[in-house]
Amino acid sequence: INLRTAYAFSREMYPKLSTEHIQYGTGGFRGKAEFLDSVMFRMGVLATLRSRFRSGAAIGVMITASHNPEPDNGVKLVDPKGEMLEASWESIATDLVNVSDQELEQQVAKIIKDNNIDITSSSIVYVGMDNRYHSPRLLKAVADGVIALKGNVREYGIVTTPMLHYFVVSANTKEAYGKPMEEGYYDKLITAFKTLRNDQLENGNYKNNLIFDGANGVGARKMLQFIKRMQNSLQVTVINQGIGQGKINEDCGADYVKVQQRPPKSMPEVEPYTRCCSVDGDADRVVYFFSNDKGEFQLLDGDRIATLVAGYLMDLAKKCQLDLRLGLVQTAYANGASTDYIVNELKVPVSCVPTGVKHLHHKALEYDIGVYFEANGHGTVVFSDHAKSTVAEAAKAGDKPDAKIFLKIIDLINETVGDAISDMLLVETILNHKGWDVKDWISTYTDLPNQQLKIKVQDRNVIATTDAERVCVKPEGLQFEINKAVSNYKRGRAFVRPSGTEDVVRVYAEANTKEDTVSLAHEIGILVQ
Ligand code: NG1
Ligand code: ZN
Repeated sequence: INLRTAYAFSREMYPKLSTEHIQYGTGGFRGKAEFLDSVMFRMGVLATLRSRFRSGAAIGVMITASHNPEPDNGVKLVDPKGEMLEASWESIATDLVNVSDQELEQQVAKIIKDNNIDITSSSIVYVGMDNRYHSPRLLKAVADGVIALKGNVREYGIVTTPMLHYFVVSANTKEAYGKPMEEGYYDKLITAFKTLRNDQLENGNYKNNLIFDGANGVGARKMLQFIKRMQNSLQVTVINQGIGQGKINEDCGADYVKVQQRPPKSMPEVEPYTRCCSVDGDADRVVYFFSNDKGEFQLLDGDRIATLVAGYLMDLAKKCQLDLRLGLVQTAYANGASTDYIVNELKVPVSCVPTGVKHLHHKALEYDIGVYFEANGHGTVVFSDHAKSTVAEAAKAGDKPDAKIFLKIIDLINETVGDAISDMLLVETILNHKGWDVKDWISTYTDLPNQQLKIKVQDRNVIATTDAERVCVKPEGLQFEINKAVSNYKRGRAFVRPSGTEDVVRVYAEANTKEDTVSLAHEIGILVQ
């Protein structure tokens, strides 16, 4: 194909405006929206190449900056099975967005040659976006990139990140997984959820109502769609719907609630112990919270969801007499108390991996039932083929009602990626089955006080870590200083790492008391500066 005209067009329409090197990180490419047009065009090009490389399978492109502030945007690619882009292509992506406009054509030719891609073969790219005001403009850039390579593009408009993952998998899966359409997604989750409710809307301490903080993002819009279709099997009040003055993730949403450890600013007056949850801007994370009768804020984060889900699945497997290996995967951000609870109470193997879902997902695949969650509420459960067929067989046998429940639980879970709405429906199902309210849930263990700081430095990449980011190897001597600081605090633990999505170094600290935690975080922050 003669691509000359396409490139001339792109140079004119989507010139590269910044020479700053950017890297495909934990959340794809992120940055200020005004510098992303050329990145988007090039990702449209790359997605088409990737689709051709994968024999015409659908590849997803999601335009979002997730939990980051409104002026930011970003882009990530979704591979055929709904998983994150393969690691070797991350560096191909990084190289492609960093070349100059003049080198672009040559760089594309290199990718085609290196990967032996037939550029006349078929391709399809699925594109979705969050509701930031610059997302439609950036979506057009992606579509133009696809068209420049004479590829096919299907635009889904405003969807959550997990919805786009779902569309990609269902398009590429031959067995009945679901339809690659918005209705197909609602259908799959709501059918499973309703069956699991089995008309028992309340049970024991469990009440059928919940407040849902939509972070002024996509999650709010889609939750409203769920409500229309769920017919009261769950009573949800959506706050931060993204209408009026509210900005995406501003003073609300999962990241705000988790990091600030307080309810969204716009939180209405509610009864103590009212169950509330917050999702982030693209609805792939969820955390729960409530206020107790003293008016104190209480958080139920990703670690809490992971332990709830793991405990429940273990019980189900036991009741069905199925011998399945269950494991839990966390990152260094997991609260130390949750890890102790998993080891000592649940007695389940637990591993720690670097930040970023792809690492967690990968590790979780080692188990029959792999439960993984980041403390910030991003996570899901993956089941091995063996687990799925064993459960399906048991369900067929007829004398095991729990196996039927188990099968529906698998249906309710979006295995491809953390999905705030699917995770929320799963938590609601488990609490309902257990007859638990938030008080019962939080009494399983007591979180250690913890704090996160963001430190601005000249070059965040002078910090290098090892051992799942828990040990700092560069700059030399820093880990020694961290150890010294930590040793002065009872149950103290702290680590530092460069963020993959923001230009900051993150500090995490936990200790026995709130005061100690604040002081430890502060000490570490000074060491980093
Ligand atoms: P970075 O910026 O690399 O810390 C953040 C989250 C990750 C993940 C990515 C992708 C924390 C501490 N980090 O990564 O867990 O969700 O964003 O969005 O929450
Ligand atoms: Zn997100």
